[in-house]
Amino acid sequence: MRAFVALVPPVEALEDLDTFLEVRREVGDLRWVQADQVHATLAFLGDVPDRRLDDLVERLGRAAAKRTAFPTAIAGGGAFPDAARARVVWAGLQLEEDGRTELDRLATGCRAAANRAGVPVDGTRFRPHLTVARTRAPHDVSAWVRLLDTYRGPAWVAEEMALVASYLGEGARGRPRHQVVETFALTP
Ligand code: 2AM
Repeated sequence: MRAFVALVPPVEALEDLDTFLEVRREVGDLRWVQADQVHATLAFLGDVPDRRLDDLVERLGRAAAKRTAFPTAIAGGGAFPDAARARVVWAGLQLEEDGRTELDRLATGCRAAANRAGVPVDGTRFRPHLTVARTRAPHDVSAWVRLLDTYRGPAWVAEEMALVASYLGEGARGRPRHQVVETFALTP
């Protein structure tokens, strides 16, 4: 199973962002992520062998329970590697200081949990983001980033994270199809 761990915003937050971006989608040559697949990855796991799954699920559950739920909202945006030569356009998460700490520790906890369960995770720095579009080639997306900077979605409380399976090429137009396998509650 190809999988990742993510923070999945509630439907209302995803729909609000989708509505904000919808009228503007006609322009440009970006590949937009379907609204119901937008998420903030906490740890990309790659292929998880079946025999590791039970241990992984148990450890992720414990990692989530160690963190406290925090208020947030989808807000602002950016691009990787940068707006002038972007491959990825993303929306950000608005966080209070405590929320930022909880989110960072949650991501660190997920990675540690996966590593201990025998699912190696790369140690690249965690940069919270929700990918909304990808480019076919490096592309100047400054205008999109400026636009996303004006966005602030409805507030919600991040109270759980999800283990998501990604089935390559099974979604619309050959994109990956995502399916939540398990959710793990943060401490209220
Ligand atoms: P992205 O949003 O920045 O593209 C499923 O592919 C999720 O895992 C995506 O959200 C993707 O992040 C993230 N991810 C992180 N590292 C990845 C990798 N090496 N290959 C594919 N996806 C990766």
